[in-house]
Amino acid sequence: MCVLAAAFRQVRRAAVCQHKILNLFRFGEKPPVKYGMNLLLWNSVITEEHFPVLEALKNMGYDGVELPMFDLNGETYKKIGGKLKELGLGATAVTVCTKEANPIDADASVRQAGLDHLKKVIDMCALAGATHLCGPIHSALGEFSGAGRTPDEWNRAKDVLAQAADYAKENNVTLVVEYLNRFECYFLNCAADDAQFCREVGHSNLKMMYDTFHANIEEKSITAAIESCKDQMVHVHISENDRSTPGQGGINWDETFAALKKSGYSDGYLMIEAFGLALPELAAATRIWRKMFDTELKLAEDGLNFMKSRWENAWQELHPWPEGVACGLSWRAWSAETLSLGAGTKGSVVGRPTAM
Ligand SMILES: [Mn+2]
Repeated sequence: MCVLAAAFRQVRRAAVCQHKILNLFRFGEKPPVKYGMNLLLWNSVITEEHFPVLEALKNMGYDGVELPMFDLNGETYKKIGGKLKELGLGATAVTVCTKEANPIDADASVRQAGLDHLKKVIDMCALAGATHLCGPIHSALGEFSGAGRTPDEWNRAKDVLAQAADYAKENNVTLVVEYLNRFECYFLNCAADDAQFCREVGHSNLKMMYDTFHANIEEKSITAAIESCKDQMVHVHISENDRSTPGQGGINWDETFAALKKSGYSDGYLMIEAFGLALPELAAATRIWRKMFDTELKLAEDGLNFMKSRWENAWQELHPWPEGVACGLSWRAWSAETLSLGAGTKGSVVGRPTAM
């Protein structure tokens, strides 16, 4: 019995050693995606009042936040930048264009106002330490001509955004063009067009993003949409079909995460974008008319857990363990208890571990 116990100990030691080596190998392969939370869930104007929210998000395990940039007060963004640095949180930003400052307008002075607006927001990004400025920065939000976009509008947007991208480059910011669904804008409504727009501008500091909420309304195929824009995509909004807690609604998350992973998306954020009733003005602008979650922080926590588990699963699907690895034993069998004498029956034969 004593000899048998010693033999088991030897096997266990070898197994644990192999487990550690295999883990190093697997962790080294993981794409460094980042998890973020858009602060529009709390307010459209973020101030020192929201520092406790930043701390709570950091403690939950978030890597960064998205700052709404509508009220362009440099002093405030400087303070927020300091706080984010102190907490070790990264940042991106989001803004919109208005009718008076519209990059596709026929009037050159209105386009110039659009460019001036984007430059001012880029200044705020620099103060807050935001690396990316996203949003429907191509045209005025909620303004419609009554028809689809024209070639002239396309060229005007390219011209304005190329100039904005030059300014963004000087400030170490990347502009991220977001397409929206047909009810919010008419200039860019699908991934393929957004990617084509960015390719035509052809600027290192002008890329695009994918938002699951808009894609759910507009795309015929999630997989095809993500495939069509993967060379230009640097940012993702994780947003449920009702703009509430990601993972609790109708978005096809299996297909979304599998396609994102397959596209090679990495080094960017999976940024939750959700809206609630916290601010009446913002609730009205985002068309939120009823309560759909308990608290903002609960949504953030549930959403983070959801994204993390889905990203891990999708990664494992693409990187299956080789058949017979770990001597045909299940992952659980590697734990000290199950490899100990008398507990070995837990180890079942499976192709690959089920949890990491
Ligand atoms: Mn979005």
